[in-house]
Amino acid sequence: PRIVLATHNPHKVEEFQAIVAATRPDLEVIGYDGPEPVEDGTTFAANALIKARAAAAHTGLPALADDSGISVDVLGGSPGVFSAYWAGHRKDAVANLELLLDQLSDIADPHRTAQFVSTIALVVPDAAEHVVEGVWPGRLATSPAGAGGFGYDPVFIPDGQASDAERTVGEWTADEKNALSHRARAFAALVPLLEQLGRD
Ligand code: ITT
Repeated sequence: PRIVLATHNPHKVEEFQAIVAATRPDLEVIGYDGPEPVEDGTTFAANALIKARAAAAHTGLPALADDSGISVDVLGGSPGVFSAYWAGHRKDAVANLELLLDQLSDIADPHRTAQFVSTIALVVPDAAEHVVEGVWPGRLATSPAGAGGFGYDPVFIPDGQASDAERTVGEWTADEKNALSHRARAFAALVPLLEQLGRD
């Protein structure tokens, strides 16, 4: 089956293609270059549905959209849905993560906990809508490290690493990230729901 991925973020496209290839290689994920709807929801779920509905309506195909971000506990869950624009109107990943590190400059471990969240909406035209979520717990580094991934990856240290060998996601390989990330976890929750599209 064919499915449209409603994102304009090339990093998300790359990650979804790898994640889908690992579990549902028969799914043909196609890009979306149609109109971008206004993302004015106040939750990840609302924004994911806005994007998936727009792509499903425009193409007539089943559509997936990811709305995601980083939620920092000591900031009450911010940046959250504002992650892409945290430092201002332009999507500037370096400015965003520098601002976040500044905001946490007085905060020491164990109070630097955060999680990446990925919320995926699946909209099947004239049939069904679903929303699933994946959460990846960790904490913020005190300075960026690594050039891999995108967005806040250079400042996010996932839980579960040996304490003498901790790395930020920016220092992980793409394969390591795609096996454990919030996006992979959300996609795992979506897999049973994809059965309704059939297999070929
Ligand atoms: P689309 O809306 O076109 O999908 P976008 O990048 O604007 O692309 P979002 O509105 O969902 O998507 O914003 C997500 C932001 O959250 C993203 O720009 C990063 O700053 C951050 N983010 C999400 N997933 C991330 C990841 O895997 N690694 C690092 N940062 C991430």
